[in-house]
Amino acid sequence: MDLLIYLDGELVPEHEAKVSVFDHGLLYGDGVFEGIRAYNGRIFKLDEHLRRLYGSAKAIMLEIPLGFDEMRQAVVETVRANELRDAYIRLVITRGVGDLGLDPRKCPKPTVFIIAASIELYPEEVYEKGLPLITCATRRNAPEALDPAIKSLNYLNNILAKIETVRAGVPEGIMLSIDGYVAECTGDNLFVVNDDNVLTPPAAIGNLEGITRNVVMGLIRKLDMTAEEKSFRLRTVYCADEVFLTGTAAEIVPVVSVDDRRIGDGRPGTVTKRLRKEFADLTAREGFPIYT
Ligand code: PXG
Repeated sequence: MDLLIYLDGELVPEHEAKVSVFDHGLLYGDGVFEGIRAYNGRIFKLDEHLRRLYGSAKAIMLEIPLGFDEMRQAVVETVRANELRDAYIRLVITRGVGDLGLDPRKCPKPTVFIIAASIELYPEEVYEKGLPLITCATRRNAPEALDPAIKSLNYLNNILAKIETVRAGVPEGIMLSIDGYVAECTGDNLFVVNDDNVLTPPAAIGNLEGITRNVVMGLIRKLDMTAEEKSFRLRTVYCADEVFLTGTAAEIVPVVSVDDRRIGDGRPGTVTKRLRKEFADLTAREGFPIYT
């Protein structure tokens, strides 16, 4: 069935939802986006995602042509129009259509589109067995050049790293900062666990301040463990009791080896499993209601 896509204020069938070849989002990767999930008729952390979206847009001097409440409404209506209860929502704002040339002033009107699709879940096996990771040779963008905290349409840095993971036959890979600190993975944040202490790299290292990451930090504290934002290198990952990844699509995924070093006993750890359970409980009951 054709999806209904929100495109510049209208809901249009998927095969009619087209963007111009002169759109600067396509020509230059000039734009911002969000990936959001709905669970059981509720959109999880919708306002947090929208706040990050408006922050990314502000950082690149892109004025979103809808107010915050209008945008929230547009997202909800798009999910509703597709009669979805569990969904993956992709919200994209580009600089818009303009003549060739970098100058954003060539683009009078940003393009806004929202895709709400049914979600493709990772196979259950991934969560039961855990993932092997490699470290990618491609370093994460330096924040001094393009801050990874801006969720922009420029994903080539991550895609180059992703190609390395594909060639190595693993699903994800660690990206280091220019200084060799662990930054994040190609599309997920990374955590290490030692006893009751959980570490994740600070955003200042150069990573996306993941919404799932922040939710998980809250869950860790709720479970009376300590959650710290601290810089660390690969050795800390290799020697951790547990390692896990977080992201909107992946949720919380256990990692069982890194660069062929076995993590813990090579099976998903107890802290990771507890957090997965807490996260599932939270996503099942919290979120912005789609159908009222
Ligand atoms: N780091 C990077 C580089 C990301 O792109 C995350 C961390 C996790 O952030 P959240 O806010 O999701 O917890 C991301 C998120 C996709 C897709 O379609 C990518 C992401 C999220 C959802 C879907 O590939 N990236």
